[in-house]
Amino acid sequence: MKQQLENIKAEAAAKIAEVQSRAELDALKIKYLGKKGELTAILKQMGKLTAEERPVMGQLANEVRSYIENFISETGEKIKAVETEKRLEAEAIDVTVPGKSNALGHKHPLSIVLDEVKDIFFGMGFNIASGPEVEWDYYNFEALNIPEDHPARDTQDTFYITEKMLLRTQTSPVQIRVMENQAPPIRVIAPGRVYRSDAVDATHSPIFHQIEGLVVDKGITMGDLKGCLEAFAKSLYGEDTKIRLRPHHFPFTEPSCEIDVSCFRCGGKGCPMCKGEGWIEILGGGMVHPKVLKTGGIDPEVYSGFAFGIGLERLVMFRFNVDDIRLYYDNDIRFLNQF
Ligand code: 2U9
Repeated sequence: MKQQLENIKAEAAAKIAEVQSRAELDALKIKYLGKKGELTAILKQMGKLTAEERPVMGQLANEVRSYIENFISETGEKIKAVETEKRLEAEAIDVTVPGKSNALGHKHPLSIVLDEVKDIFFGMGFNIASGPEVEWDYYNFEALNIPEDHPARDTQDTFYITEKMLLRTQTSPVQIRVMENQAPPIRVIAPGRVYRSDAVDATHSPIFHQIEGLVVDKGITMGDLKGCLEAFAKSLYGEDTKIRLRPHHFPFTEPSCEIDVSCFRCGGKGCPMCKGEGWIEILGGGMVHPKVLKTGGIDPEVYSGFAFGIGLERLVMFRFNVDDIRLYYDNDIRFLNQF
């Protein structure tokens, strides 16, 4: 038995010394020390020994067991150290490698200018109003003094959902809804998408954006309209900017006007930007028609108001020298990256 124990010790020592992995080591642990292991098998034969031999062999067996146990645990520590070393090497981060940069987007030119316009009107005490793009014929035309068969319906031909429901041609229906829901004083701008059945070319698109404004209070006059829009033009194009009102006609305002700003490129002398005129038309406006006030539930004998409309695409064209409206919607990164 002594020989057997020494053989096991020698064989186990040789095998443990060659171990390369934790799994191999675990297998050896079971092989020698496990319940069905080789050492246990020998210990089971102790009963056959004489009373004198038993303690001697018992001690030897314990020595062999603790020798193998120690050797296994030392080897386990070494394997663990090697594995940790390998893992750290694999996980090592080279902080000198240049980082991957994320391509950051930015605001669309239409949004850049719209945000500027909003800020200017916020500064004058206006709030934002919004409404549906799919609108009732009533709000888009009737309530704005454009009855059926009115010629203005031809210039604002649109896409009909049903006979009574359409894609709005202007943001004006929003202001009708505001008047219905809110008592004066009213000071709102309604920016938003509008639709017209127009063929696409460099200056026309079936979808474009307007910013309309409405002010209703006691004693509002054309002077307020002029002062408000002059302040707007100066904020947008600089303190030296002048405006000029030309008589015009809109069904929803009376009197109505178109509003030009002095050319921000040449200061009014005449240049290619203003086609030699010195003036550039950017707005329309006027005093809200009494019939429109009344339709909105406001007494025209007590209150008066002014309204105006701006085409956002046109504003951005002048601002950034864009000569084709289609560029706004093409999503061509070469165009968009310029802003
Ligand atoms: C209500 C009453 C009156 C809105 C107005 C204009 C004049 C105007 C154009 C500018 C360029 C349309 O986008 S564009 O082609 N708009 O000239 N808009 S007055 O008048 C209103 C609106 C709502 C209740």
